[in-house]
Amino acid sequence: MASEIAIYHYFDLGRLGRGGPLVLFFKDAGIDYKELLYKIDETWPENKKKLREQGITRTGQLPAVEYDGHRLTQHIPIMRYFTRKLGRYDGETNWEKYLVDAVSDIYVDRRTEWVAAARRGGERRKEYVQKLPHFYEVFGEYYNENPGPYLLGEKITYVDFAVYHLLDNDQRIGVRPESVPESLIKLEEAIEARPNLAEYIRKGKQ
Ligand SMILES: N[C@@H](CCC(=O)N[C@@H](CS)C(=O)NCC(=O)O)C(=O)O
Repeated sequence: MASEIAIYHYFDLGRLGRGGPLVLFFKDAGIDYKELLYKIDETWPENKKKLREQGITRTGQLPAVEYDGHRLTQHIPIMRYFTRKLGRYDGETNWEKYLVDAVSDIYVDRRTEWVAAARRGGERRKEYVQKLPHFYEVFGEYYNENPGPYLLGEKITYVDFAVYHLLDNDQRIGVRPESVPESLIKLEEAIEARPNLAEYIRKGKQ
Protein backbone atom coordinates (compact mmCIF):
# COMPACT_ATOMS: atom_id res chain seq x y z
CA MET A 1 0.00 0.00 0.00
CA ALA A 2 2.92 2.34 -0.71
CA SER A 3 3.81 4.85 1.98
CA GLU A 4 0.55 6.77 1.92
CA ILE A 5 -0.81 7.71 5.34
CA ALA A 6 -4.52 7.91 6.01
CA ILE A 7 -5.62 10.77 8.28
CA TYR A 8 -8.37 9.49 10.49
CA HIS A 9 -10.63 12.09 12.13
CA TYR A 10 -12.75 10.84 14.97
CA PHE A 11 -13.82 11.57 18.52
CA ASP A 12 -11.70 11.13 21.58
CA LEU A 13 -13.87 8.59 23.35
CA GLY A 14 -11.15 7.12 25.55
CA ARG A 15 -11.46 3.36 25.91
CA LEU A 16 -14.83 3.35 24.20
CA GLY A 17 -13.26 4.78 21.09
CA ARG A 18 -10.60 2.11 20.90
CA GLY A 19 -11.08 -0.47 18.25
CA GLY A 20 -13.60 1.32 16.05
CA PRO A 21 -14.20 -0.69 12.87
CA LEU A 22 -11.99 1.55 10.73
CA VAL A 23 -9.06 1.40 13.12
CA LEU A 24 -9.30 -2.39 13.33
CA PHE A 25 -9.46 -2.55 9.56
CA PHE A 26 -6.48 -0.23 9.06
CA LYS A 27 -4.38 -2.13 11.57
CA ASP A 28 -5.30 -5.52 10.20
CA ALA A 29 -4.60 -4.46 6.62
CA GLY A 30 -1.36 -2.70 7.56
CA ILE A 31 -2.60 0.69 6.35
CA ASP A 32 -0.64 3.51 7.97
CA TYR A 33 -2.87 6.05 9.62
CA LYS A 34 -2.66 9.05 11.87
CA GLU A 35 -5.45 9.84 14.33
CA LEU A 36 -6.85 13.33 14.83
CA LEU A 37 -9.26 13.03 17.73
CA TYR A 38 -11.78 15.69 18.79
CA LYS A 39 -13.45 16.08 22.15
CA ILE A 40 -17.21 15.82 22.34
CA ASP A 41 -17.70 18.83 24.55
CA GLU A 42 -18.30 22.55 24.07
CA THR A 43 -15.38 22.67 21.57
CA TRP A 44 -17.10 20.25 19.16
CA PRO A 45 -19.50 22.74 17.43
CA GLU A 46 -16.56 24.94 16.47
CA ASN A 47 -14.47 21.97 15.29
CA LYS A 48 -17.46 20.64 13.40
CA LYS A 49 -17.86 23.98 11.63
CA LYS A 50 -14.16 24.02 10.70
CA LEU A 51 -14.21 20.44 9.45
CA ARG A 52 -17.22 21.25 7.27
CA GLU A 53 -15.59 24.42 5.94
CA GLN A 54 -12.45 22.46 5.13
CA GLY A 55 -14.58 19.95 3.24
CA ILE A 56 -13.38 17.11 5.48
CA THR A 57 -16.94 16.13 6.39
CA ARG A 58 -19.97 17.36 4.46
CA THR A 59 -22.42 16.03 7.02
CA GLY A 60 -20.51 17.44 9.98
CA GLN A 61 -20.22 13.92 11.34
CA LEU A 62 -17.23 11.69 11.93
CA PRO A 63 -15.38 9.46 11.18
CA ALA A 64 -13.74 11.09 8.18
CA VAL A 65 -10.60 9.96 6.42
CA GLU A 66 -8.25 11.90 4.18
CA TYR A 67 -6.46 9.59 1.81
CA ASP A 68 -4.98 9.67 -1.65
CA GLY A 69 -6.23 13.21 -2.28
CA HIS A 70 -9.78 12.29 -1.25
CA ARG A 71 -11.96 13.10 1.73
CA LEU A 72 -14.01 10.11 2.69
CA THR A 73 -16.91 9.85 5.10
CA GLN A 74 -19.40 7.10 6.03
CA HIS A 75 -17.37 4.41 7.67
CA ILE A 76 -18.81 1.38 5.86
CA PRO A 77 -18.28 2.91 2.38
CA ILE A 78 -14.80 3.98 3.55
CA MET A 79 -13.95 0.36 4.30
CA ARG A 80 -15.39 -0.67 0.93
CA TYR A 81 -13.20 1.92 -0.77
CA PHE A 82 -10.11 0.36 0.80
CA THR A 83 -11.21 -3.21 0.07
CA ARG A 84 -11.43 -2.34 -3.63
CA LYS A 85 -8.04 -0.69 -3.47
CA LEU A 86 -6.50 -3.67 -1.69
CA GLY A 87 -8.37 -6.35 -3.61
CA ARG A 88 -9.04 -8.06 -0.26
CA TYR A 89 -11.55 -7.98 2.61
CA ASP A 90 -14.67 -8.42 0.50
CA GLY A 91 -16.57 -11.37 -0.92
CA GLU A 92 -15.49 -12.72 -4.27
CA THR A 93 -18.70 -14.01 -5.82
CA ASN A 94 -21.85 -11.97 -6.29
CA TRP A 95 -23.51 -13.99 -3.52
CA GLU A 96 -20.62 -13.45 -1.09
CA LYS A 97 -20.61 -9.72 -1.77
CA TYR A 98 -24.35 -9.67 -1.24
CA LEU A 99 -24.01 -11.40 2.14
CA VAL A 100 -21.36 -8.92 3.28
CA ASP A 101 -23.52 -6.00 2.10
CA ALA A 102 -26.64 -7.38 3.79
CA VAL A 103 -24.95 -7.83 7.15
CA SER A 104 -23.38 -4.37 6.80
CA ASP A 105 -26.83 -2.94 6.29
CA ILE A 106 -28.18 -4.58 9.43
CA TYR A 107 -25.11 -3.37 11.30
CA VAL A 108 -25.87 0.20 10.12
CA ASP A 109 -29.50 -0.13 11.29
CA ARG A 110 -28.37 -1.25 14.71
CA ARG A 111 -25.72 1.44 14.90
CA THR A 112 -28.22 4.16 14.06
CA GLU A 113 -30.38 2.92 16.93
CA TRP A 114 -27.41 3.06 19.25
CA VAL A 115 -26.35 6.60 18.25
CA ALA A 116 -29.92 7.84 18.89
CA ALA A 117 -30.09 5.97 22.21
CA ALA A 118 -26.73 7.35 23.33
CA ARG A 119 -27.77 10.89 22.44
CA ARG A 120 -31.24 10.81 23.99
CA GLY A 121 -30.81 8.25 26.78
CA GLY A 122 -33.80 7.35 28.95
CA GLU A 123 -36.60 5.53 27.14
CA ARG A 124 -34.67 5.47 23.89
CA ARG A 125 -31.83 3.60 25.57
CA LYS A 126 -34.27 1.11 27.10
CA GLU A 127 -35.84 0.51 23.69
CA TYR A 128 -32.40 -0.05 22.22
CA VAL A 129 -31.48 -2.60 24.87
CA GLN A 130 -34.78 -4.42 24.29
CA LYS A 131 -34.08 -4.69 20.57
CA LEU A 132 -30.57 -6.03 21.03
CA PRO A 133 -31.37 -9.75 21.45
CA HIS A 134 -33.16 -9.64 18.08
CA PHE A 135 -30.10 -8.10 16.38
CA TYR A 136 -27.81 -10.67 18.01
CA GLU A 137 -30.06 -13.49 16.84
CA VAL A 138 -30.08 -12.19 13.27
CA PHE A 139 -26.30 -11.66 13.17
CA GLY A 140 -25.85 -15.09 14.75
CA GLU A 141 -27.92 -16.71 11.99
CA TYR A 142 -25.93 -15.01 9.25
CA TYR A 143 -22.67 -16.07 10.89
CA ASN A 144 -24.00 -19.62 11.06
CA GLU A 145 -24.34 -19.85 7.27
CA ASN A 146 -20.67 -20.81 7.08
CA PRO A 147 -18.50 -22.75 9.55
CA GLY A 148 -16.83 -19.46 10.53
CA PRO A 149 -15.17 -17.92 12.28
CA TYR A 150 -15.91 -15.07 9.84
CA LEU A 151 -19.09 -14.33 7.92
CA LEU A 152 -17.67 -16.01 4.82
CA GLY A 153 -15.88 -18.77 6.69
CA GLU A 154 -12.09 -18.61 6.78
CA LYS A 155 -11.97 -15.41 4.71
CA ILE A 156 -12.21 -12.18 6.69
CA THR A 157 -14.17 -9.27 5.22
CA TYR A 158 -14.66 -5.67 6.29
CA VAL A 159 -18.03 -6.37 7.89
CA ASP A 160 -16.38 -8.67 10.44
CA PHE A 161 -14.63 -5.66 11.99
CA ALA A 162 -17.92 -3.80 12.21
CA VAL A 163 -19.78 -6.68 13.86
CA TYR A 164 -16.88 -7.30 16.22
CA HIS A 165 -16.90 -3.65 17.20
CA LEU A 166 -20.61 -3.80 17.94
CA LEU A 167 -20.12 -6.80 20.25
CA ASP A 168 -17.23 -5.09 22.00
CA ASN A 169 -19.07 -1.78 22.32
CA ASP A 170 -22.15 -3.42 23.85
CA GLN A 171 -19.93 -5.24 26.31
CA ARG A 172 -18.20 -2.02 27.35
CA ILE A 173 -21.41 -0.11 27.91
CA GLY A 174 -22.90 -3.04 29.81
CA VAL A 175 -25.85 -3.84 27.54
CA ARG A 176 -24.69 -7.09 26.01
CA PRO A 177 -27.49 -9.67 26.02
CA GLU A 178 -27.02 -12.64 28.35
CA SER A 179 -27.11 -15.09 25.51
CA VAL A 180 -24.77 -14.46 22.60
CA PRO A 181 -24.86 -16.91 19.65
CA GLU A 182 -21.90 -19.26 19.47
CA SER A 183 -21.13 -18.09 15.92
CA LEU A 184 -20.54 -14.55 17.25
CA ILE A 185 -18.34 -15.79 20.08
CA LYS A 186 -16.23 -17.55 17.46
CA LEU A 187 -15.95 -14.30 15.53
CA GLU A 188 -14.80 -12.44 18.64
CA GLU A 189 -12.15 -15.01 19.43
CA ALA A 190 -10.87 -15.01 15.86
CA ILE A 191 -10.62 -11.21 15.64
CA GLU A 192 -8.88 -11.02 19.02
CA ALA A 193 -6.31 -13.55 17.84
CA ARG A 194 -5.39 -11.77 14.61
CA PRO A 195 -1.66 -11.03 14.53
CA ASN A 196 -2.01 -7.30 13.83
CA LEU A 197 -4.83 -6.83 16.34
CA ALA A 198 -4.23 -9.11 19.32
CA GLU A 199 -2.01 -6.78 21.34
CA TYR A 200 -3.97 -3.65 20.52
CA ILE A 201 -7.25 -5.25 21.59
CA ARG A 202 -5.74 -6.79 24.72
CA LYS A 203 -4.36 -3.40 25.82
CA GLY A 204 -7.73 -1.75 25.16
CA LYS A 205 -9.43 -4.20 27.49
CA GLN A 206 -7.07 -3.52 30.41
N1 LIG B 1 -23.26 7.52 8.55
C1 LIG B 1 -22.14 7.91 9.34
C2 LIG B 1 -22.63 8.30 10.72
C3 LIG B 1 -21.54 8.89 11.55
C4 LIG B 1 -22.05 9.31 12.93
O1 LIG B 1 -23.16 8.96 13.35
N2 LIG B 1 -21.22 10.06 13.62
C5 LIG B 1 -21.55 10.57 14.92
C6 LIG B 1 -20.69 9.93 16.02
S1 LIG B 1 -20.77 8.19 16.07
C7 LIG B 1 -21.21 12.07 14.95
O2 LIG B 1 -20.38 12.53 14.21
N3 LIG B 1 -21.83 12.81 15.87
C8 LIG B 1 -21.55 14.20 16.09
C9 LIG B 1 -22.51 15.14 15.43
O3 LIG B 1 -23.47 14.68 14.78
O4 LIG B 1 -22.30 16.35 15.56
C10 LIG B 1 -21.12 6.75 9.40
O5 LIG B 1 -21.55 5.60 9.33
O6 LIG B 1 -19.91 6.98 9.47
